[in-house]
Amino acid sequence: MFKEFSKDFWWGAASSGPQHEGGATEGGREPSIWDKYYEMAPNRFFNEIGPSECGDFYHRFKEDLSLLKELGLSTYRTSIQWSRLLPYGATEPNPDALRFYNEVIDTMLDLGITPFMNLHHFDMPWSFQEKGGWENRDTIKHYRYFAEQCFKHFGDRVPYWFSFNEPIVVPYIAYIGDYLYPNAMDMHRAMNVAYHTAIAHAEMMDAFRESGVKAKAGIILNIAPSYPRSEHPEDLKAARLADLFHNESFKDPSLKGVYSEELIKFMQDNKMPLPILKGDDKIIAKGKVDVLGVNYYAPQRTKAKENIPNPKAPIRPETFFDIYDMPGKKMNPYRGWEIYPQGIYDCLTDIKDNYGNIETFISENGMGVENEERFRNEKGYIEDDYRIGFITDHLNQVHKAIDEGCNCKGYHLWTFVDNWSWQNAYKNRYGYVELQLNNNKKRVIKKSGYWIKEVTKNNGYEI
Ligand code: BGP
Repeated sequence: MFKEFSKDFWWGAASSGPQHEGGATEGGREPSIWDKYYEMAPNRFFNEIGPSECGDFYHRFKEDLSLLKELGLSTYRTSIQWSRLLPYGATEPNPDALRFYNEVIDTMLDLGITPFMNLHHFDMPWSFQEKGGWENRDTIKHYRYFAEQCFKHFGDRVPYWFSFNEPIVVPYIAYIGDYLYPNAMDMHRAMNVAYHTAIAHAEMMDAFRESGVKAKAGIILNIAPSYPRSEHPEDLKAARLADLFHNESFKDPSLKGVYSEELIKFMQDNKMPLPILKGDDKIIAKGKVDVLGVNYYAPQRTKAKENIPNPKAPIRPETFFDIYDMPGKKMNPYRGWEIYPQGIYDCLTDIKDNYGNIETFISENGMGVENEERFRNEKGYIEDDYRIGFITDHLNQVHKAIDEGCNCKGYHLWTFVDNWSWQNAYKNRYGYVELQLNNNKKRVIKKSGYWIKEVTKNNGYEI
């Protein structure tokens, strides 16, 4: 049976400035939180490979984009690094950054690739992080200024803009989990950061509308559908809370233009009031997006708490519910994430049924696998059949959702060329194209790359 997609389906891929650009110290770029965190704690990064060891898109973007074209992909998302465009709080854009991003955008357009530009991918410039980052409300106005500069200089050529990639991640990894500076272990600070980020998103949308740029703008959320262990009321409550913290904290402001009253009350009741100022509701109302990017990797499974938490330990979401390790779940053992293709369908159906069926697309989905070299064939390329299977299983669900009326316009794999994965550095590889780190960063198309070339040519695949 042939699974056909619409003629204008966005076959694409996603990446980000901090993970693929490189040129970290070139062209006047300022260090971001990641560069500084690597300086502080190199041992936390796999094989001690830091953010400057990227795929060098900064110098090799023409090669990458031509390859993208060769595989028939017609859309590509990357990000403009704030630390490059306005280093050290500059008010005048850095000329080298203007040159670089202009060249990237123009090259895409010349090749017939539609640019999707994101403005923040966990990469706070260090000079703002030192002043408190998203904990400091002042950061929001600087971020808005950065967004304004992006619209002014590139707005005439970029049809899709995004305020943030996965804005709930920084609160989780830096303020609840011990993965990024300032390693706060403090849920109150985390949710303050999330709240300020929601305001920053709305400011970006407002700046976008004021700029008059003829394009669409939105946000990219990592939606992890929340499934309870059972229908037991306490399990249901656990799943509800996970959904509230992880998903609704950003779905509500960006899709409904409101901040969740339930979340506000929960934080208040638990003596962690959010830093709400008078008039914030009017700002948040401006945050309703034109388009939503859905990053989907894995669901969250939750259950009622088994034990009473240590009352003196730091408060975390898991103070209120437990993660449920469901027997028999299919796993990606390298990344430790569950593989559950139906979750992508559930995400899209939820947007259709509960959020006005806004225009959406799968902005990230993918499978990180360690030591892919073992699958290299005699022709010299990696036979990543597991990735082809993973993508097909998810695309089948996307297809079903579209058949049932979901307004989903495309599918972007994470990622195109293997890129630097934060603390995991190059441990797990995600791309259609291999990056040979020890061979002058040579790009070699994997079997999945040849496969997607056929898919894009035929607008579908046989199952
Ligand atoms: C998403 C991020 C990406 C990317 C991907 C894979 O959450 O938006 O930046 O890294 O996950 O995750 P990881 O690199 O941690 O394996």
